[in-house]
Amino acid sequence: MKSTPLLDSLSGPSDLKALDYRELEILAEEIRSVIVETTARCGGHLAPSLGVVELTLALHRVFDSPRDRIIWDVGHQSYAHKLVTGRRESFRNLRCRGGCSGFTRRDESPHDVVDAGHASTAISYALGLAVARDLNGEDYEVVAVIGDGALTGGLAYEALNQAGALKKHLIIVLNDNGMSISRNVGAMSTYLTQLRLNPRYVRVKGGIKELIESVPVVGAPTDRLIHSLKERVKNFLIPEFIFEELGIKYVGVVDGHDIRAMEKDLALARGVEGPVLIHVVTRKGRGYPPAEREPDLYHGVGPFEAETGRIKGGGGKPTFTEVFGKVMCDMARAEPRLVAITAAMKLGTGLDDFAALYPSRFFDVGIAEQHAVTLAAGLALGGYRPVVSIYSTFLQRAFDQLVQEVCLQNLPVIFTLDRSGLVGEDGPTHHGAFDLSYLRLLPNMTVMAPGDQEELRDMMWAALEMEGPVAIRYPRGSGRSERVDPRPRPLQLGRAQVVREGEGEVSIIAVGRMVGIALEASEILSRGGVEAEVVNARFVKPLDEEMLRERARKRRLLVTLEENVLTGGFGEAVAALLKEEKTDCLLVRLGLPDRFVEHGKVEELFSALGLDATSVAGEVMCALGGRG
Ligand SMILES: Cc1ncc(C[n+]2csc(CCOP(=O)(O)OP(=O)(O)O)c2C)c(N)n1
Repeated sequence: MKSTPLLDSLSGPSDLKALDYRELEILAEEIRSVIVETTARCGGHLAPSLGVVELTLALHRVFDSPRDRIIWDVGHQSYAHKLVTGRRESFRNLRCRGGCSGFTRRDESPHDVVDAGHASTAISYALGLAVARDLNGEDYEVVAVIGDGALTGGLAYEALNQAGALKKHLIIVLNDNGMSISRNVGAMSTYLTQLRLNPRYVRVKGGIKELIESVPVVGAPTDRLIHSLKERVKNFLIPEFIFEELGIKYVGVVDGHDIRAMEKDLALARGVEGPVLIHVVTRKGRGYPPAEREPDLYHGVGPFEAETGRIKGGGGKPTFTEVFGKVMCDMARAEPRLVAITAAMKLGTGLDDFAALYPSRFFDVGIAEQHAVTLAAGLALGGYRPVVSIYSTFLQRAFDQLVQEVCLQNLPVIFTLDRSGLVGEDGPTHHGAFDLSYLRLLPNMTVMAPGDQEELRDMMWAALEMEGPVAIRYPRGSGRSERVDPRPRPLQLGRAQVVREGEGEVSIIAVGRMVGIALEASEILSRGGVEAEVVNARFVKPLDEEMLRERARKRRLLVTLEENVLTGGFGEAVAALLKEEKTDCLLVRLGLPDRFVEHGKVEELFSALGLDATSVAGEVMCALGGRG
């Protein structure tokens, strides 16, 4: 571990203002070494955070946080911000239970303006704060830092649309590195690349006169600023800037690794009336060669060897994501109408092979989950069989599209929800805690959860045969299957599967990954003399009513076990069904609580929430009257 004397000497961001540029360079190096060392141990968003070290220092020197509000979109790039805002100690346990969050969190520091995690929100938040500030007659600055990837999200455009019209003073820093997680996509990205790469393009557009006139004396003397602006104007060529046309002043392009240059433009932006956007160009992964070479691989990364960049782990059982990716390729060979849609998560969802093999049938829509779902509906109307693969937490964005555009019209769209249930270190913004609830309530929707990776394969092939919308939800990582043969087994619609025979009193009916936990719990119970039956529910909608009714008649205790909030989940569906039955059978529902679950290792979280095998066995014994 390298020593970091300058970083250690900081008591807060205001100390940065006393440093000279040479010291800032050294500090940037120290920050990078801490980020690399910590993410190598704990995993995390390495490449995004390395890219904005100088930008972070410039922002904290020009602005006065927490009085001025700096809002980091997604918040995954906020590691340097955390380090200079008093979190040097808790950063050592980044993303560990009880340690620093991997995103900005209001309860962590007054310098964190929002609880971030989902993309494209910063400009809306900033505009809201700017409006509130003006209504209150206050005078702090509001700065939204948003990546070019996050700028593919519709919410960002909704905010720009209103910002340009309201004319509230607000600063948008566009952190453009050409990358979302993978290479950025879309027409806006192409436009930004033109601005970035073509030297004939400008720094400040047409309304230069008004801009100069609106600049009061801030930072450097105004005449020097005007001079430099005029110099830059010589390069003026582009007749129209999209942002200017929307009523948002555009300043750019500025080198995001040149603190001095950024400070000038940020100071300039402070004095501009109305909204202003500064186009900052950064290099993702800057300063760590493996991350510079493969910024997508090191975007969010598990533990790795700091010296070489070698990523640890892997090579064990196939992950659900890998199985999904392979089965998609198999299904594409068999079904020419199959198309795949991702919302900026090609690698994360396992669609990279599919994209390479079937480029014309693969669509990365950017961080645009709503559009992804409606695009799929359109493709389905046009006779195609779209598979929309979106993490459980991000599909929340597209709830209305699920309702109106897909379910209402009963269109055959397959949704695959990766990262369902607890995801671990990314914490509450990323846990897939709600999907069973928000999917189950939709008419026409079939909802499945595989008990292992082989069953994911079976469910995918079965979904292809179904007529209406289907959702398959599965967790991060691998499951019980050691390997997965490509040939699917038949799957009967709406039928659960007994995975362990019992002897009479208890059935544990588990959903998805919880089947494994239920089996472990049954072993513990067996040692205590209770032979519980374990059932893999497979379907959350439609329920296997026949099986449930029969169990309710035969058993003393039914336990439902799911990795979803209890509210609106599988257990509630079972409870509603059993209400209709005349039965004395006791129902115990186990699942995620009615609160946001913190970050930490999944196993630790399961134990803390009473969802590990020992706790489940304990619940069963307790419900049976404390036997054993
Ligand atoms: C709604 C939503 N969808 C997907 C993601 C996953 N995600 C996290 S960061 C990211 C890419 C962001 O790219 P950009 O804004 O350019 O930031 P960079 O990482 O390049 O600095 C994506 C797709 C997310 N956080 N939120």
